[in-house]
Amino acid sequence: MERSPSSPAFWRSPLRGPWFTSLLGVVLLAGITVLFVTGLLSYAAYNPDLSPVNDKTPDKGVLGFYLFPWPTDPPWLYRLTQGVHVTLGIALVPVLLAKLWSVVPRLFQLPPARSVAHALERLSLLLLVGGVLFEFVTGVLNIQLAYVFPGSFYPLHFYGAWVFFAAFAVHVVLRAPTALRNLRRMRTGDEEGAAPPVSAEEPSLVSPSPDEPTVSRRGAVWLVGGGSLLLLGTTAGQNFDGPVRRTALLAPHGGADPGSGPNGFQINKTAAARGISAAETSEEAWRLVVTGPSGTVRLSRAELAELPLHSAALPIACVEGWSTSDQWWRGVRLRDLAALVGHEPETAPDVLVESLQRHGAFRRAALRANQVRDPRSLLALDVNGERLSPDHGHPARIIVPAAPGVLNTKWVARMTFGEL
Ligand SMILES: Nc1nc2c(c(=O)[nH]1)N[C@H]1C(S)=C(S)[C@@H](COP(=O)(O)O)O[C@H]1N2
Ligand SMILES: [Mo]
Repeated sequence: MERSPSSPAFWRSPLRGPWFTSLLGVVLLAGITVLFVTGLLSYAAYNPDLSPVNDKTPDKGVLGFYLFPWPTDPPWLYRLTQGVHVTLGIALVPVLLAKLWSVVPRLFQLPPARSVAHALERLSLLLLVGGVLFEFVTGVLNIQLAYVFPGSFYPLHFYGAWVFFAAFAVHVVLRAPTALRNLRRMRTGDEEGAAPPVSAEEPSLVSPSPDEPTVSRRGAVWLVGGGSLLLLGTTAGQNFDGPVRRTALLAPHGGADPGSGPNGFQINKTAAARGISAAETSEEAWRLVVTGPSGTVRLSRAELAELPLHSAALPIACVEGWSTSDQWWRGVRLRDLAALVGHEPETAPDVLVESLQRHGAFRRAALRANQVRDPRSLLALDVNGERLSPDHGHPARIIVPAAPGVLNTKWVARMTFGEL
């Protein structure tokens, strides 16, 4: 029995080999590319460049090169991109773990570096493995609501993504041709046609002294794929209303039961959790303060309800990967509020929206001009024909088509047009 993990004979599983590793690698190549693209889109959707309001990352610098005004069409855009980002990320966990397991003997390879090129490749593997674990762990922690990070989730996950993806790109350039050739040449269990390792010095993944198999290669693929399907099936439901949402066993948010009726849809943070009292939202106490070039106006909820009211069917789609189907919101157009304080509705500028909330995240958010000008963007007073419930943001909340949930500020107290 070989004791040292640096010896190939230490690793006994008959499953390890180029075919298994190549198959998992190609699945990850496709999956992680989609995660990277939808992740960058999610960051753009968050309006981080309306700094420093939405984003506390001062030096995103060149990495922000691609940011663009997130569109308001189609209204389900963020529901789709973020639903895919989170659901796919979760479903890929078994594939990732199996892939890392399949190459773990390489981690112990001795000597650690045989040449400068070999040393560089191993260094990139450190960033690759460290990066992928960091991205998956921070992502899963964020959607499980465990904000345990020093600072904010966004810059960590964003910078981590770039470091990881750079190493991933190097890895793909070096390995993808071999992996694709292996898959083309080989059938399950037949390592004969395997392409030679990338470098002649590299030890094979096939154990020189394998144990008796307890599961076939095909069985192992079914196990990994079945694990992914199980995670998919217990996550995807969080993007749909009604009984389907109850299939989302892995989704958090067990705490706030939204109940039934017009306000009976997913709640993120309740009024109580955000310290919003009935006294400060009463008709007597609450005033909306709107500021623009012509000055400041103060409006009670009753006065707002006398302005032209419009309806729009829009979903809420959270960065955590859950979403609701369309709800019917009714309220005052954001561009009409801009017009109250001296802007033309068609050329209304960015707006800073601030909540009554005094502590915690998402007290305020900036919306871009294209979002303000969209006729479906509302300061909503009602939903599905009823007054907003306290938990959904009574007396008034923002709702913008295609925007991430975090921009839909609840319990709005103040809106400042321009001057961001
Ligand atoms: N003031 C305030 N507004 C807020 C939040 C918050 O915590 N405080 N949460 C935001 C987030 S992250 C989401 S996803 C939506 C959820 O809206 P809902 O609870 O009505 O479904 O509200 C947004 N508006
Ligand atoms: Mo959210």
